Amino acid sequence: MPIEAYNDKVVLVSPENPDTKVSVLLYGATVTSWTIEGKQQLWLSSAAKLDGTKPVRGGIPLVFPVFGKSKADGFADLPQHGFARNSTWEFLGQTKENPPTAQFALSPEQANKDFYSKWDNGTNDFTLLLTIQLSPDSLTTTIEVSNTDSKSWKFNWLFHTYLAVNDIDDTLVNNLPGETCYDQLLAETYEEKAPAIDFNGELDRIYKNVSCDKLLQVIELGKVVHNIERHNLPDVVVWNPWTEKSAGMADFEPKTGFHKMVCIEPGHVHDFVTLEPGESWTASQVIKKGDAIKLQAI
Ligand code: TA6
Repeated sequence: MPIEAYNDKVVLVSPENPDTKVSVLLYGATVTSWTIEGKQQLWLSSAAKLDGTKPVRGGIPLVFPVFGKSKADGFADLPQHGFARNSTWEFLGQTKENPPTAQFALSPEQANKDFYSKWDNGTNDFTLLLTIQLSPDSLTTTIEVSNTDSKSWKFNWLFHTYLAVNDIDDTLVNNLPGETCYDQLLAETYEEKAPAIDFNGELDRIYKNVSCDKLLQVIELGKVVHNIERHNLPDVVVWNPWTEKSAGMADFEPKTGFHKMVCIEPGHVHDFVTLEPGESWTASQVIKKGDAIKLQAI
């Protein structure tokens, strides 16, 4: 049975292996679990709220219409990371048997009213269409943002992906040397000089306009554990909360969990995307297994 629909979630199961599956909570259309032959690929806090009382801490939360907090007119009162991750999406159904593929939608009718009203005073007609495809060794999440309004509006998009690692101390992220980075902790912009990103404290960086030809890889002890392909997502946020930030998040458990995760977050966040009436914008991330280290020059 390639798809199991429950009242609060949908589970896609690979016809190739019953232990390759992905679970999507309708709240936030949040991927909360993705296994390849039984091995969990994502990190989920053991204290993550899955009851719709707050955005899920882990998996793949969806960030729209704003990344972080913004002082821009029409965005300043939105909650951090917008309202897509704390609204209940509609499950539209399975669109493909193999590889199992499902679609979810959000529009003003389903959006969290309090938060939606904080975006341009709740005046923007929009449709979000999320497509999730489960292949034997990869997961593809695709978003289509459509302006169904008679006026233009603007937005950010980001997949806030929490990838599982065995130990952050052994983890590197490659192919970012030479890229321009805004360091959220230093409030500084600089060119990345390190041959690979390593982690020995809180790290919160927005790499801007990174060519989508660049494959991002999470490497542990010389082995690739995750490959991340991006389509139409020029920016990449890399985040690990480390000790203090983890301690300050009630839903981040265990407190040592930062050793088991790294956020690699493809998005369009360095500026807003503007959609004219009737226009749509489509982007996707493909997270896949794969052993070969692929070093790409600047
Ligand atoms: O993506 C990194 C980030 O913007 C960090 O600054 C941190 O705030 C993280 O998102 C988690 O945000 P949240 O609102 O989910 O606690």
